[in-house]
Amino acid sequence: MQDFLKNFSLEGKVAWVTGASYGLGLAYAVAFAQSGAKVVFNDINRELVDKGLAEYEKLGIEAFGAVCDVTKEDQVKDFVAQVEKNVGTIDILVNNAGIIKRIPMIDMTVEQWNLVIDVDLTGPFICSKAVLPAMIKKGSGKIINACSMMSEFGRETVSAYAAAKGGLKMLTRNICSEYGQYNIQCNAIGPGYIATPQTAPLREKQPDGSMHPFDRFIRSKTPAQRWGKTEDLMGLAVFLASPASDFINGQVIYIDGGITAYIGQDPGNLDPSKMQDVD
Ligand code: NAP
Ligand code: GCO
Repeated sequence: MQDFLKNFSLEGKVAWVTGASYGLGLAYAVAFAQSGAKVVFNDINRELVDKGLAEYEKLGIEAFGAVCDVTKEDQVKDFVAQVEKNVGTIDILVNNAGIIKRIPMIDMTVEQWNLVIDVDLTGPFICSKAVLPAMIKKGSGKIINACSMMSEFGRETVSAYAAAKGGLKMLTRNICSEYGQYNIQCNAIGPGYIATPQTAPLREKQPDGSMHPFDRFIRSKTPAQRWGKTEDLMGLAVFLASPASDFINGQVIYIDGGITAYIGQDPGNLDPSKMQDVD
């Protein structure tokens, strides 16, 4: 009991974060490395992997990175084999890689729909499937999925993304149900609106210098009246990857500055001079 803080350590663990060259994935990987884990990551092309490797090096983190598309099972199997050979068996997987297409549903093509479902839902299925056998053999493992406000809510233009993130919530519960008996925990982080390149178009200033209407809308829905920072997610990622969370399974934990607890206020009541910018 007196050494309970040791339960938060990731010393000796191998942690794979998908799509972790920048953004939230990079933040998770940095948090894991600082907690003692060896970090491995993939991304969709060489340019992104090199960008990620340079970033980790700058931060003094020795990361293993390679190109791998999470929607291609052969590439994922090959990546896992490379990691096992060069780094070790994967103890922690974060299914972070994701894309969004903001297109009204009646204008969205089936190809666009399929691409979002493939990356955001089938990708986590393929990557989880690739690491589970070794986790079962070892008798422990952690899988963390990247859910979203769209695992709970809908909104205009994000039908495929909401369908994928809602599905990912249920995949989280199902992995827990199927493999919890092997001391494997699968949980999800549900970020609110976080300032990353993925959400940059929603925060752009208007040509006259005023706030983007969506920026105003999100602040009016968030008690903190600000966007999240990538650092806001690092603590929960470490907790869910560590033995301290061994009896938490199948849960989605939202980090949203209070969005899911709050009905919101009239955006017209906000006073921009009192609001913080986070980037
Ligand atoms: P991001 O900036 O778009 O980063 C995701 C990474 O995944 C990018 O490097 C991306 O490459 C890569 N990727 C895309 N398709 C891939 C594939 N098929 N195989 C391998 N890698 C692929 O996203 P983020 O904002 O950091 O978000 C990370 C995750 O959290 C996503 O799943 C996102 O949906 C979720 N999330 C984000 C927020 C938010 O507010 N930012 C909120 C809730 C949930 P490209 O750059 O080429 O696309
Ligand atoms: C959007 C956003 C979102 C967020 C996030 C919310 O267009 O509404 O991009 O979907 O990125 O997933 O939690």
